[in-house]
Amino acid sequence: MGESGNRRILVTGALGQIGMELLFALQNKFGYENVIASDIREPEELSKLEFRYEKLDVLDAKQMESIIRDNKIDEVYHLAALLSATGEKNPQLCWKINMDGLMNVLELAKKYKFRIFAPSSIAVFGADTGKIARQDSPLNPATMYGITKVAGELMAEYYHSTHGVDIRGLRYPGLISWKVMPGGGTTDYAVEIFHKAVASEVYTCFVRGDTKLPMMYMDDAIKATIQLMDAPSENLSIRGGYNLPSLTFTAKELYDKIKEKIPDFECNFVPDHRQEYADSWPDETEGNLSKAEWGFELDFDLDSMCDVMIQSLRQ
Ligand code: NAD
Ligand code: AKB
Repeated sequence: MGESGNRRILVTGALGQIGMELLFALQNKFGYENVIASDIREPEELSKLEFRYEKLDVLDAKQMESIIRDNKIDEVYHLAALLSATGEKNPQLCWKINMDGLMNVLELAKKYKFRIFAPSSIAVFGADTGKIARQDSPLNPATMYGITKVAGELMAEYYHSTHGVDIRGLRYPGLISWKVMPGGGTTDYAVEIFHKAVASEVYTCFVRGDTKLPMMYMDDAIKATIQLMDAPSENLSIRGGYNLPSLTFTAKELYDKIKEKIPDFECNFVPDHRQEYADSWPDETEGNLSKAEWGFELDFDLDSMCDVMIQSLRQ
């Protein structure tokens, strides 16, 4: 691995909700030249000058190997995945992309010795977790997406202990951001609602008003990602997925908070199939281990997150 100033980085699934923010944070830290975005999709014309780009389907191990070898990559942020709602529409494809894609990255890390960031999710938890998910709560997910995330965490531990691969992971809560629309998850309502509020349109929320889930503003998620990847290896007691502290509010509480700032905004609640996935997840996560081992704390609460979301979307 290169010195901390010149890590050479590949981001898979880089055109998604997290990738499009992480890319620029990584560019700021390591330089434009050292960060390569990749995705199965082509970037929009306007984005083409903003980052180096390689088209890559993570199921194509040969293509992945040539990008990693030719660019002397020493860190991969593996974001390519199908999320919960899209995954439930096609569980076999979800398993294939989430697991085979990860396996391709892990096998190449064995050979080329690069480090990996591979995110997990609060979807690892199931209905037996209770309201607050702790680091060692049971992992009995009800969705195929959650199953792939539990298996991914186990693979991370296995490749670390058996092959010495330096892989790190976080259990992200639902992420709220304004730059890119979310890509087919259950927590997407918490982003969509802001877009409708700022556009002065009525929002039909696809979960009940009393649905409470762990959430986080994107800047905190990016901060956690960079902090975890910067942490000394010897500080880390786990490799699969650190719980993070989260915000917790019901969909109705989110609506009420936005309405304080945009009084004309109207939202109604018409639950669909995604209610079931939301009901299987905890209300909140505790993040004691991430705080103890690499010092993570949230910067944004519900109020400051709503302010920045509304201001940014208005601009
Ligand atoms: P996203 O759906 O917005 O982006 C995923 C990207 O992967 C998309 O751009 C898509 O085109 C790409 N992709 C899909 N199949 C691919 C393939 N075969 N090869 C290459 N690229 C492919 O997802 P995101 O929200 O950015 O999530 C990134 C990671 O973070 C995922 O592992 C997800 O499970 C995890 N995560 C996200 C959240 C969240 O709220 N956004 C929460 C928990 C965990
Ligand atoms: C989803 O809803 O699927 C994601 C997640 C919490 O993993 N946002």
